[in-house]
Amino acid sequence: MAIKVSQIQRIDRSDKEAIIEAIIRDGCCIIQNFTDIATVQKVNAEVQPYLEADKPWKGDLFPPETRRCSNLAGRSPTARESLLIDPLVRALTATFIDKTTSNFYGSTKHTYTSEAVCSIAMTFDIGPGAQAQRLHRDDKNFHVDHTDQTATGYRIGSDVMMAFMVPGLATTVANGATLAIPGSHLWNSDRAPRLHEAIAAELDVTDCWVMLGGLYHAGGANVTAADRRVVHGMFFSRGYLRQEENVYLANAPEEVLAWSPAAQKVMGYGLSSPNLGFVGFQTPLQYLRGEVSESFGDFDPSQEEGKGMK
Ligand SMILES: O=C(O)CCC(=O)C(=O)O
Ligand SMILES: [Fe+2]
Repeated sequence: MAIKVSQIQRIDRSDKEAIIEAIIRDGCCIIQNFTDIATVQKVNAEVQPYLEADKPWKGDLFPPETRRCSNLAGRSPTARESLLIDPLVRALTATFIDKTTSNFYGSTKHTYTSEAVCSIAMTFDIGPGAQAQRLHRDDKNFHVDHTDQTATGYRIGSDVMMAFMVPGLATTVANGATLAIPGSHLWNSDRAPRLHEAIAAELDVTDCWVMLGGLYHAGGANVTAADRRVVHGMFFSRGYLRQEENVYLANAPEEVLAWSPAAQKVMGYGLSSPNLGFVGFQTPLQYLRGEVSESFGDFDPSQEEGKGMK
């Protein structure tokens, strides 16, 4: 199948307004000169041991040839202190993800802003022979009800998450560049994405791919014989999409492991379907028990092709 290679806007990082306009119109764009080669090389080196230690996935979420480095912020000081806190990233998450509301506290009206947080940061290393992921919206984890905005145009505030992906190496159609359907952030939840509508977001080193959580996209197939496709992903969500009380810091593992299963579950030590709340690709309880696994599988098996989900 031929995959189209253009139609995604490429905009220099100095033109913030044009980047915002492109995201409003297409739900995505490529930011040029986002970072520099030395920074990317440092991040690549910092994640390499973790990519090598990762295990093949047994499920539909990732092809078995893909390796990941989860907890990118904890493991790569350069990703954390350079890419993650980049002022342009913050300006874009402030524009699209921060949430401000007002209400009365007694007789005075107060306005509060919840700032975006990094929901997950992870390196995706797609190995030779990997098949493409299925087209999906990353915000499925946040259960967003998308309404049709194709006629009205995009309303800022419709998305609760957005992603930034910085390539470790140039990405190409052949090595598995991210596939995306520009404009699909405007679709309602009933419209199915089709592969022929997708375009490959080919990235040069120092570029950054940015997309809203409602944009249909997928990691591409790697049809090369020996090239790996490495991309460092940072995903930001609304700051309030979490529990009010942070019990994870307040209770020791051995205490939590002694709780009843129902209490563990209601306190958030399970996962929210489909893929939210894992740690090191395990459930929090598996992690606390120190379980060692030779492979990881889908968190919600109903996602497997042909099962449950449409
Ligand atoms: O690897 C990529 O290009 C995208 C990965 C992705 O979309 C995902 O795992 O949700
Ligand atoms: Fe995704």
